[in-house]
Amino acid sequence: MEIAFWDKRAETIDRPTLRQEQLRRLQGTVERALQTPFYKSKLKSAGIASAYDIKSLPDITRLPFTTKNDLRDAYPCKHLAVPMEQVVRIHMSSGTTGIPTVIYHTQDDINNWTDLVARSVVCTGCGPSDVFQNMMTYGLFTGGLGLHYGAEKAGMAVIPASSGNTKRQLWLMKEFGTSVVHATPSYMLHIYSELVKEGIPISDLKLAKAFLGAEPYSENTRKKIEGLFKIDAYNSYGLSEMNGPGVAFECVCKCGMHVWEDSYIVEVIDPDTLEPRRDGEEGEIVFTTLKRTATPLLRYRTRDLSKIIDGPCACGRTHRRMDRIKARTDDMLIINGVNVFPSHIEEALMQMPEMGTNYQIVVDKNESLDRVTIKTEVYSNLFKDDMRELEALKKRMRENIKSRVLINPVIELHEPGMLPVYEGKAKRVFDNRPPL
Ligand code: DLL
Repeated sequence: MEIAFWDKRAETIDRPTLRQEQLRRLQGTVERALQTPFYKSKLKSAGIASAYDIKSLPDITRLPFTTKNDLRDAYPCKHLAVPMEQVVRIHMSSGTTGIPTVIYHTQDDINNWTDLVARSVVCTGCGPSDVFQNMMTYGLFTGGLGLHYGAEKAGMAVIPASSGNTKRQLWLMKEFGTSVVHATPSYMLHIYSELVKEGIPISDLKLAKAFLGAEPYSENTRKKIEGLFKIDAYNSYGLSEMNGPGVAFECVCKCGMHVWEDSYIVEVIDPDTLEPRRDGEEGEIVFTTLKRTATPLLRYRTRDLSKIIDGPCACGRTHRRMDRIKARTDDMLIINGVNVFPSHIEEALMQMPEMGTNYQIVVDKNESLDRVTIKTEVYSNLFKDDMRELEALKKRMRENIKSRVLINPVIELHEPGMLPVYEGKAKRVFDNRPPL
């Protein structure tokens, strides 16, 4: 296996030196945070008056956590650490409350983000011989512009296709011999059903790789996408608060995502007690920025559940790896008292060869009990079979899910194209129960 590097020194740095650099940069982040009205009072309450109060990396636990709600309270710019004249880009993410979280970037911030993305794409083996079609939305969402500049810097020929207009996406892929795409896994599955609908054989495409991210998905979904397109799919993780994509990325070994630890300190905590968890133990992922100048963030609680994978990676990179996101803390459903993560249902569904490319999980109240209905698309040839076959398939699906997540769902089978399609992050769960 050939291993390519974008910045070999930074990517294979020995851990003691990396930790020294992290400490120095963490002190810089605290210094910058103290320039903001938002953190000044938070740090004062935590007894931190200067960067020199942080004497070692474990001292990070003296710093306050930051949540999405804190960032909303800081709206529009109480967390901005530089004069507005130095800001060259603003990204924001909206939420259900209507108050967006805003992240400001200086030119240095953009340059560093670009480098992290270049490093990420190169670690999957991509480079100047690739044609890269970025099917993530360009705009305030970071999936479009975020990948764009790093891929260009790595020498790839970038097609800024943005999301949607699937027919045009297919045309671009065919006309320009796209070899790499970046998409949400749900949109990638939709692309496949469109290929089938249009009668385009996979052999008409030059696709070799996909970067998949922006929403949780299971290992079985990755395998399904790899099998359908006959490609390698790499997990791409990030969040707007930490720039966007390029926070953690899989290398060619595909055994977890390298978190770029020269730019971020990653911690795993118990989401209830906030106590630290060790490598290998699952918990909520927390990030602190190390290089960001405009919007330094301390101990940002992502609400994503995962774990750090211990031990060296065969690629030689020394930055620790993060397992795929199991779920978000706010995603968990409680069904008749049982905790259920939608990603576990997805895992069970995608294991089944009859499973198509789209599904929904609907939760209702049936008298006093919760009822889960799983609507799945299955391949259309199945509908030509006799009804008993379909009933047997439903039973197998139900049993498979029951053995994984201990619920007994109702299964509805649908023909391809019947369930709604999302071009960005898919909405899979519809919880129709009245609020408690
Ligand atoms: O989704 C940034 C991004 C764009 C990442 C393109 C990867 C590719 P936000 O909209 O702020 O930013 O959403 C961040 O999406 O906290 C996770 O819950 C989820 N997420 C992102 N990547 C993955 C992934 C972008 N690979 C939120 N696996 C994060 C699972 C992911 N969940």
